[in-house]
Amino acid sequence: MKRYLLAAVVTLGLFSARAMAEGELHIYNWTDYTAPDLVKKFQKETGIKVSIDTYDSNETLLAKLKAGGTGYDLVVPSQHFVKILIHEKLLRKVNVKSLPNYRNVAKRWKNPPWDPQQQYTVPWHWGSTSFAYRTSTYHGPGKSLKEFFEPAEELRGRLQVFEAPEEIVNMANLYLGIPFCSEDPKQMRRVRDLLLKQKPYVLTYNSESMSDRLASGATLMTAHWNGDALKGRLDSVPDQVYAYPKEGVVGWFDSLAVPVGAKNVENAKKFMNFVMDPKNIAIQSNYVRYANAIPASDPYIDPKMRGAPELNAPKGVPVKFGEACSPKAQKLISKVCTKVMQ
Ligand code: SPD
Repeated sequence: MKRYLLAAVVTLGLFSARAMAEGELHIYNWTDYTAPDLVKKFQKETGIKVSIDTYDSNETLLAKLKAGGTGYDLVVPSQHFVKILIHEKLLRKVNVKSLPNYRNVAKRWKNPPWDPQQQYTVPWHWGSTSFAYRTSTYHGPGKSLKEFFEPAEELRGRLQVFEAPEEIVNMANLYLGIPFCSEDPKQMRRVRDLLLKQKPYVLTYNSESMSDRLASGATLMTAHWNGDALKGRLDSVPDQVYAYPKEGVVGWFDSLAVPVGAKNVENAKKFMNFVMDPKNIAIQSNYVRYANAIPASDPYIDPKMRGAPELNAPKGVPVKFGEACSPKAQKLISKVCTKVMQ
């Protein structure tokens, strides 16, 4: 008995020493964008203790990293913000190509324009931004951004709009036919006027809980990301439709990256490698309902996601990827949004 007890004490001691030796990993990710089962599996396999903080926009991430001293080891910027973060010297090179599972990344997503040597980023998910509504309360047709920016009587006061400046300005640009990242004050005044005209009909500017508000009936239409919309439809809002307006949807690609100043770089690289494993990224995709960049994960993907309209833009609807704006254009975007959201 004594011997068993001693053995248990020794084993426990060894285990906790190992857990401590393996250390920690601090992830800063978008809200509801990390599968709990993925984290559990990673912790179990590596002994590394993971913590997760969340944000709601690329701008929030940028501001946080600029302020410094975050203690984060991994962050998840969208493609155009990867460029900005690299330019601002806020990301650390990690030699992604040396990670064994890098070979699993689809050819089309290797060496992407925002990280052409693949020195900084590992793919997470990609998708689009548009708006969604419930067919039981609004009959659509959901074919134009006009329905979102100049809502019908029954939608007024029941609209949710993202709080993230570039997200909402990009959607307005698509509707008005103005190029992303415009530096023309006249064009940006048109964007401002459109958003001010929409404002009285907006219940909340918020980039979280879109499907929850639709489900409760607080909102009838909302800005949405396609995977979150699919998750909402499958979990709680069966009559939710993700719209594909003729003016187009905004495309994005989110990646894992290591910020400068990270303390647990080796653990961050272990996680980067872990999520390029087909079974692991399938656990992640099946939770968040977004597409990933690892084709060998297909057999493990929940059949409910296959052919889902939210993940398959119809032919003829343009998908326009967000761009890294110049400081001048960024200033105009932030001026417009400060005015609209004050
Ligand atoms: N639940 C958060 C999902 C975030 C999806 N990516 C957003 C990219 C915006 N450009």
